[in-house]
Amino acid sequence: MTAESERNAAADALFRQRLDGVAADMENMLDRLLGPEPVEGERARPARLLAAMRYASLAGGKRFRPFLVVETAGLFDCPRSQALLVGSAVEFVHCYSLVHDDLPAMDNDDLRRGRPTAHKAYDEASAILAGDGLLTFAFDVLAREETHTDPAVRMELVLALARAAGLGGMVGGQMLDLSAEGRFANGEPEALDQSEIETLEAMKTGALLRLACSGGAILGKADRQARLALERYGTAIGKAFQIADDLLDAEGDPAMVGKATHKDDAAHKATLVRILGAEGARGKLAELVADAENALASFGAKADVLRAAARFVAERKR
Ligand code: GRG
Repeated sequence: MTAESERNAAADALFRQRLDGVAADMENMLDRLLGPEPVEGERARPARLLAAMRYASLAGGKRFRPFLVVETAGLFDCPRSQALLVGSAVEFVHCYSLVHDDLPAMDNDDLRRGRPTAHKAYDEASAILAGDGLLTFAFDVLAREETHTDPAVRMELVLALARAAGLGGMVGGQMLDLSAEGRFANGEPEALDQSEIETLEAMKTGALLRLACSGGAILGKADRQARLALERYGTAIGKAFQIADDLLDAEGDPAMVGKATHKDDAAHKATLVRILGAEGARGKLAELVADAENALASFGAKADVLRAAARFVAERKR
C-alpha cells in the first residue's frame, strides 16, 4: 500500500463513522423538531399531517446532505448543534422533494428507501401536504435564533436555501426534467444535448448538494476564497451524485437501491449515462471526484473526510 492509499483508506473509514454519527444525530434532531406539541405561533399540529411528515423524514436516508453541512461547517469550527440545525433544514427540503417526486403526477413510484412511498403509506392529499409542511418547516428552522445568533447569517441561509430549492434550482430542474420526458406540448421526449442535460441536473440534483456545502461556509462566516472552494467542491459532488444515481438506475438491483430501477430508459429520460454510455459516465465520475478533491487543496488534511465523501458519491450502491 502506498502512503496515499493508506491515507485514503483511513479517511474512508473515518467518513463512514462520521456519516453514521450525523445520521444518528439527525434522527434525534428531526424527532425533536417534529414533536407533537405546537410551538409559539402554531395553533395545533394535526396528527395525520405530523405522522406523514415524520414518515417521510425519519428512519432511512443516508443523511448525506446534513453530513456535508456538518463537515463543511467543521472546517470553520462552527458548533455542531448549529450545523445539525442547518443540516436538518436541508434534509427537510430533500425529503419533501422525494415525497413530491414519487407522486403519481410526477414519477409515480411505490418504493422509497426500501418502504412504501408516502402517498402509498398514507394517501395522495396527505403526501402533498406532508411535502408542503416539510418545505415550509425547513425555513422555520433556519430562521430560529438557535441556528445562529447573527440574524444576517440566518437571512443568508434562508436566501441560499430558497434559491437552491426553488424556481432557478431544484423545482426548476424538475420542470426541465418533466418537459424533456415529453410530459407537455406534443408528448414527444426532447433530445437534450450534453450541455442542456448538465444544466437540468445541476438544478434538479446539484443545487441542493452544493447548498449543503456552501451552508457550512455561510454558517462559519468563511472568507471569499474558502466559499468559492466549497462551491466548486459542491458543484462537482452534485454532478457526480446524479451520474452515480443514473448508473444505479441503469445497473442497480432494486432490493439494494431501495427503489425501482431501470426507469430512466423506460421514460426516455435525458441522462449523461444515455449520452456518454456507462463507461464514459464512469470516466466522467472519476474526473469529477478528482476535481472535488482538488477544490479542497487550501484546507489540507482537515478536509480528508470531505475528499472521502467525494469518493463515496462515485462508488455508492444505494
Ligand atoms: C418534486 C420539487 C421536486 C423535485 C424533485 C429529488 C428530485 C427533484 C428528484 C428525485 C429524482 C432523483 C432520484 C434524483 C437523483 C438525486 C437524488 C435526489 C437521489 C436521492 O437522494 P439520496 O440518495 O436519497 O441522498 P436518501 O434516501 O439517501 O436521502
